[in-house]
Amino acid sequence: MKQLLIAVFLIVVIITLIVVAFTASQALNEEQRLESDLQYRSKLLADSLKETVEPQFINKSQYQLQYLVSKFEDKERLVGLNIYDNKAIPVATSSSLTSEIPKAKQIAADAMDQDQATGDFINLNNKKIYLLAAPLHDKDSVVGALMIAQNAGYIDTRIAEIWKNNLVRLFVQASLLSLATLVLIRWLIYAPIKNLVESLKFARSGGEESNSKKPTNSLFFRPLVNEITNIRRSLQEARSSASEEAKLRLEKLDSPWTSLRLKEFIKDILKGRTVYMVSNREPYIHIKNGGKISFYTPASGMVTAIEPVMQACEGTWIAYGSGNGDKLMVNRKNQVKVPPDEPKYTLKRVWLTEEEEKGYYDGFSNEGLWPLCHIAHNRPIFRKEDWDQYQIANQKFADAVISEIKNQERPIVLIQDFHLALLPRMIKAQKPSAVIGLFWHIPWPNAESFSICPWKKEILDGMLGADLLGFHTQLHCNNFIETVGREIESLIDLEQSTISKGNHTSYIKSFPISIAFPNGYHGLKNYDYSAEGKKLLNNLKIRSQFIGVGVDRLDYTKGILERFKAIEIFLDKYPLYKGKFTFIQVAAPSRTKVKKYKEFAEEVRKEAERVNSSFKENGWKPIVLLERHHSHEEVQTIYKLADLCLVTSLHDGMNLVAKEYVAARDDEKGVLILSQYTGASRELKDAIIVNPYNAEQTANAIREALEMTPKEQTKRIRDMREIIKNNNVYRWSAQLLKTMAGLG
Ligand code: ADQ
Repeated sequence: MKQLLIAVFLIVVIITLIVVAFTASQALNEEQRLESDLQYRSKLLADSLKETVEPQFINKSQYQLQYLVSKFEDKERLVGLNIYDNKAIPVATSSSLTSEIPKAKQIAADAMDQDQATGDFINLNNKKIYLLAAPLHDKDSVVGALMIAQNAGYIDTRIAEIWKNNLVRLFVQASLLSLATLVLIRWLIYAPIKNLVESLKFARSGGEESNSKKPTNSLFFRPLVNEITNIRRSLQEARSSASEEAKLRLEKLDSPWTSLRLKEFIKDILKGRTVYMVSNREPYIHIKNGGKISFYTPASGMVTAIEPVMQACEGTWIAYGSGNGDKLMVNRKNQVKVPPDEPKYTLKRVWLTEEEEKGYYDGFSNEGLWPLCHIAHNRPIFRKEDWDQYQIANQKFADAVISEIKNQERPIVLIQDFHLALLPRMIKAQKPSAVIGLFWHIPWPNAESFSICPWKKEILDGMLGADLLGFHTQLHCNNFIETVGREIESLIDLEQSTISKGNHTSYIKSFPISIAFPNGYHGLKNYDYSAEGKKLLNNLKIRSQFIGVGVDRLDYTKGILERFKAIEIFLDKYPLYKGKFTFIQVAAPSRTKVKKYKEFAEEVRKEAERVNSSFKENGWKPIVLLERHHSHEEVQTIYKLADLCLVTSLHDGMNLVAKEYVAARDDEKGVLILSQYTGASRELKDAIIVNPYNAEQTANAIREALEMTPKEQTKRIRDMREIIKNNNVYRWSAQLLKTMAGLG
């Protein structure tokens, strides 16, 4: 619309310029024509009057002369006459010309000097007047001058009329033309193009041909429409043959899972049942800044994993709307289609009050359950008021889910993470036919550790409302089963890995989560990672030969301080690397309202500063801390330029950064140093596995990584990439959904 208005504005400006130029030229011509006509007529009049005036002048008949000038004043356009003697002193003057007339004497004198009629236009009392002086002769000598004053005001009136008429015409023309342009562009160009874009988008998103809009029948675009129809048809054909191929591959579990294969698989096993994903964190957060709304994807392992799955299965994702622009983007049902650039599924937002967010999210989830489940030596804080808000918020999510699934026969509801532990029971109570899964993204501690939670029984009971409970590792499953055995009256079948409570059975199973590789790792077209990497190092003034990287939320479980300590020991022990090794720590601010996290961020800053100040020399420092959220492309750029990646979590469910680093290295270079306390260490055995509490060991691992031969690096990275390719997030969700579909 903006472009349309600009186009109309430009057209109006061009027309205005043309009309103004044309009018100016027309006015000038008309002015010249009228002036020369007046000059000519004045000359004729002067010549004829001279014959009458000359004899009287020679006879010096003052009375006759005065009579003559009085006779000719105010006649039509003639204002009056003046007669001058040879010294240009008036001898007789019309009463209308008695006042001092500018230039009159000069014009009379010029006419006498040159012995020919001379004239000029002057302004008299705001009136345009033409003065023409003709010499009077006695025989051959010039004895005086006769001056005629003609009213020339009608010339200005005529010019003004021309301008007025043309400007009115311009206004009418511009209005009609703008209207015509708007109508033409809107209906002849914009509407058909919009229709074509929509039909292409529809084809690209894989919509059924029969459901697509009829392409425009605009005559103007017919050749283009024909071409696009052909492209759509080819796309449809390619898609159905790919889909056929994917179907054929469904049973061949050795071929890698892709988004398309998952889509086919879901169609095949769910047979039209919709998938409802539920999580605290939303995949797209809309931010209002000034008058502008933008969006970003938060730094979250859960979002990294689930987002590509939702893109493939096109269901509904229910999550807390945490952005200050979120409410502006939803419809009346609090839904918005995402990804915003290319909508594929529905995001339904749940709203929480400040009090709920504080108690449920900051308090019970992040200060209670998070440290409880991570053995990272941080004491959990359990407050009754936080627990109350946790229950209220869980009920809100449950209500939102119920409003979506109430008319569905056997909906599949997949709940994510520890924020929503009570949800399975709440949903099951209202909708028993729903098949409910809960995936726990963080570790499950041993029964002893979990037992300190004051509401352990309620939490376990809430979770056991699910038909399937998923964890990253078998160890976490075992810990959970043991915890339930200790805390709740139930029937445990270790062989089947089930827990029955009342007449409901929950399956406990491990599903090691992963990333969207290879599908999600093509990178942006036209994005030159190598050039961007060089630019980034340049901007950061990093000139070191070796680069290490760490990418984490600023969370005390990620072992960032332990990592910095290891770097300090490494440089002390191997001083040859001073000035040659820089470690880039990409740290996304996280849970910033929680006191522990604020303190931790401060500690990280201070520790980086401390290590830097003891080593820095000649503009080099060992640690560069980039404390902000980075885009997917920025994170990829840093992965690709780093010789090693340090993942030193003190305890981590899986840790996707480890997998992302390996996936990003399509050059088959780089070394992953991985904490033994991550779920990922069970799969990525070709990483250098370390105990993050043992800084000496991590320091040695850094050296080993930097001195590893390229051949060895390639071998390890290649093997790990193969593992991630075969165990990607599409496979993870296929297995999870297949298990759920088999449960009801
Ligand atoms: P997280 O604790 O969030 O996940 P992780 O699995 O490493 O941890 O995922 C972090 C994600 O955030 C990655 O995709 C990473 O690229 C991104 N990220 C980190 N820092 C960033 C930054 N500065 N800018 C932009 N993006 C950044 C939880 C559990 C994990 C589990 C996942 C998935 O704690 O153990 O692996 O869920 O189940």
